[in-house]
Amino acid sequence: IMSQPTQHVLLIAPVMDALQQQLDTHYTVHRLYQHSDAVAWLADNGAQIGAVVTRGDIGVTTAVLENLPQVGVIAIFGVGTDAVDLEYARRRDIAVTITAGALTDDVADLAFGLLLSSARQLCQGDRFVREGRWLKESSALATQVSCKRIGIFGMGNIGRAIARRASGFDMEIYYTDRKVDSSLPYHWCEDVLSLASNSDFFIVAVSGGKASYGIVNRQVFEALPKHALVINIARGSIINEQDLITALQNGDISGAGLDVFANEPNVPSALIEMDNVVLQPHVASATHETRQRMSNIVFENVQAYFNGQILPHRMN
Ligand code: 8YV
Repeated sequence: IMSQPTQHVLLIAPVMDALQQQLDTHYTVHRLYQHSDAVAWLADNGAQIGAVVTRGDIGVTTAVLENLPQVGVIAIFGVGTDAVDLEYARRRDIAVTITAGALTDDVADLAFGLLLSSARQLCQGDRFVREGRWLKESSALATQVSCKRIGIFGMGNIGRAIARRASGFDMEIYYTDRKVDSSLPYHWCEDVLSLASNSDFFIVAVSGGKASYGIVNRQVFEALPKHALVINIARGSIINEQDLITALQNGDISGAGLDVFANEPNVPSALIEMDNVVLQPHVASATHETRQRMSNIVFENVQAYFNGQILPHRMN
């Protein structure tokens, strides 16, 4: 008889199958999302949990953590920590690990994919061919990408990877962040409004959370040129979604490419109805290669925790 592993992992939301199997092989995994009465389950079983595994977009609530007196690590399958109360984790000395580095290139690639598909109207062109309209009409002209001004809001790892790609398109690169990085050969803007006024393409690449909540609002859309396209591969919470819809309806901006939304997976019907908006289901890190790397990192950190080793990807 095989003995039941005694180290307990709480999985808040589904992650890649291969990671779930790996966790199941080594630990007793409890899937919170499968318990219809999560509150009662936590009250009865929370005390045995040593590690929490969750996703960047889902995190873990403080109410759940309060029922996990022995938890020592929250391993995030992703880089965003906006859905975890880091201050609470610090007070309880709960380690938080993220998959930093693993997804940078993919997210920057998708930012460019959204930029190219919005500007060059790739989705409209696809619909035009499929609907047989090519046989009867001529297609619309699109917007040039190369040599334009790109404004990057958030110059972290992902913002920098977007800027490197923009260099290859001979773009003029503007950015804003908490502070200027004089080692970067790009134009610094002191705030998001001056960034907007210098952007043909405005890319949201800043972390989510309280500090960036709703920052991209009506004033920003009004500061953008009317031909501007807005791309968001970061968090839906950073853009005031109603202001975005109004800006698109009023023609304050000319289109958008969005991978993330305020209330995912719910996407406002106003956006779904617009032909000049490209929509993706939060997939910027969703390639086989990157998701495998992310899985490995999460597993390594859970393993290090239960083995009493230093966590290789601790961020707090
Ligand atoms: C997710 C993300 O974790 O890294 C992040 O912060 O948002 C994503 O990579 C993804 O939703 C995992 O399912």
